Amino acid sequence: MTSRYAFRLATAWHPAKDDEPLAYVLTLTNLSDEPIRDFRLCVSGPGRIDPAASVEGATLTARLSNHSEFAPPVDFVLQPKTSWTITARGLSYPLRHWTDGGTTAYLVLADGTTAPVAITPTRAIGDNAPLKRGAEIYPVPVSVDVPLSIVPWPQAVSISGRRCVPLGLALLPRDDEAERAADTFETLVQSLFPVEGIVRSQAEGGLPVTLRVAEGFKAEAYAIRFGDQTEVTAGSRSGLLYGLITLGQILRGARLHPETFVFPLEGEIRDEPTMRWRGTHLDVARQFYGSAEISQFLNILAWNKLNRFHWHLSDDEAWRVEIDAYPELVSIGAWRGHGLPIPPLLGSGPEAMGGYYTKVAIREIIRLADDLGIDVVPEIDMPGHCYSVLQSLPWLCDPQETGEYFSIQGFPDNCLNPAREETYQFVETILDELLELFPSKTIHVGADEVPADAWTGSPQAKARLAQLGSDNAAVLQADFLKRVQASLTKRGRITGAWEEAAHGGGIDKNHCYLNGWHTVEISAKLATEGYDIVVCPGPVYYLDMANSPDWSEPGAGWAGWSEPEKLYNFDPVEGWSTSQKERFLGVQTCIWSEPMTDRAVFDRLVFPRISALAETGWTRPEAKSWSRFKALAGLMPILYGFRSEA
Ligand code: TNX
Repeated sequence: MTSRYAFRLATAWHPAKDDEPLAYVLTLTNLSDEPIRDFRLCVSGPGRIDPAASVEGATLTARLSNHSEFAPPVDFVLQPKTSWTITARGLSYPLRHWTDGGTTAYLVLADGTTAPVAITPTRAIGDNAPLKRGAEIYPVPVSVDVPLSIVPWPQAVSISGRRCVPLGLALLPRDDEAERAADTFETLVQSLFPVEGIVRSQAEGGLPVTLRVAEGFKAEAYAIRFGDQTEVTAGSRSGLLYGLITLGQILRGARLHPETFVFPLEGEIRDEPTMRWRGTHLDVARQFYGSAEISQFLNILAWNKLNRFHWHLSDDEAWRVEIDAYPELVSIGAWRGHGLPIPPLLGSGPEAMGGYYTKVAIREIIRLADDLGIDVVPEIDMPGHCYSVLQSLPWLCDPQETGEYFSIQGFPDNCLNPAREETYQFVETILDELLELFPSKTIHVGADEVPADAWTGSPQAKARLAQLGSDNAAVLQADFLKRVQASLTKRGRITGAWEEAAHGGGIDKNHCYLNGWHTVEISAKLATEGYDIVVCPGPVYYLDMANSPDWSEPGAGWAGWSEPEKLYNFDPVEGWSTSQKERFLGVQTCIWSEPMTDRAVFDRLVFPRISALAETGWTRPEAKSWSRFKALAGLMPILYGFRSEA
């Protein structure tokens, strides 16, 4: 019935000028031959029409976070081939990049059905630069200082000569661990570089490479000897795998760019990481990434010798992990759509969109991660960022609660209530199932961004706070987190949390680590207080931040922007004392996915910055070199294969 309609929405950002306030302008055009009346326009995208905004040309009839529904003026008819314009002014957050604006739109018609609306990327007035998508791939130069293609750069390289580049590697494992590393490597290169034939038999031209466990290596360390025989040795399976990855990288560089790189004739590489936590976080709540994407992403992490995958499995916008005790968490919480408890957000349209990981899928991912030497740290974000949970299981709310509070992202009443026993039963049950699935020593419980006025309308919460002798929500949050942590500690796990877990009195420092996400100064202060710290400051390591301040770059801008060179050269422990450094576990990037409504945008934001982080985590600071990294980064794999046109 709706197919006779055709609509397009164009959105434009007008920054404030001396004589004119900012304006976000939405123009809906009726491309069909039919007039339309009695309809509403729904738009979603990272930028939102927040309460500070005033709207001209329409009435804002519903809003949830970045989902907005507009009604035209009474009796308005949108005639064929004409447009209707809505202007929003006074937004508290300026739009900074083309992905900030609306990314999906649809109409709700008088009979309640929906009609699709084509939407074009938001333009900034006066900016005609081509909008960028796709990974930034640096060309491989003809001449480099050391003609070896390895990222991250190893600790000690002493090689000489060049040999005729072998067609591939014929792996000759000498023990069980070596056998497993060889199998993993073969699957890895087949997944990442399927047509390159990196592992092949000697008959097919493979260079024999012996592989064995040996004494005298630290965890993850390895050595490669070149000469009459090529040999990889390490103390562990993951060390052997890293040695093979280095060898695979050398081979690829020499084969794909023989004018620049060599396969050495003789010599040795001895290598080990400088940091034990070399990670990345991925937010699968704002956008869903299927199991196959996660697996390939893990392959890419391993190729960068990254060893932690912080899997952000729940947030306001969705819950992504199957929990037998609460099927509603995925039947309701994993989906967004028109008329559903969670509306379309961040680029999802009127049809139900979403997904979740079954336990079977998670077990497979864990197995792959284990092969690749990657520890998977699951995160269930609590007590804040729980809108999807509370939509799925509304009985978790205090029935007497009145009033409304909002999260920074505009979600109402999105926190678990720390004063209710039902909350702890829920958390315990979730942890029971989670711990059975995830063997990692560390389990992350979020703890970020609880609004200061959370729970003020809950009599139960107020009573508990009074018992604690405070009126500060942070104290109640700390009370909650300590109890959750105690449960994890009892089960032999370490609690991970964002830095806010240190607020309101904090949690037990002996059994936790914190992600320092604001600044390194805050991380340093928390280290002084005795917390183990993984450094991931938003202004540098948040890969949702755009690559430059330009409108044409996709991404967010609230924490600034981080070009690959800035990220590469960033010192995560600058100014830290020796005792503070003892608390430093390592680094990670965070891939928040709000702006990544398009996989080409993911590629642009994540690559090559994730490899730059990998080199910070692995290579000694004095051995880092941006020009060397830049020459090599183009050889590193990207996830979807979108390369920038530029
Ligand atoms: C802050 S960092 C958040 C996330 C957002 C991110 C966007 C943190 C612990 N919370 O909920 O996705 O900013 O950059």
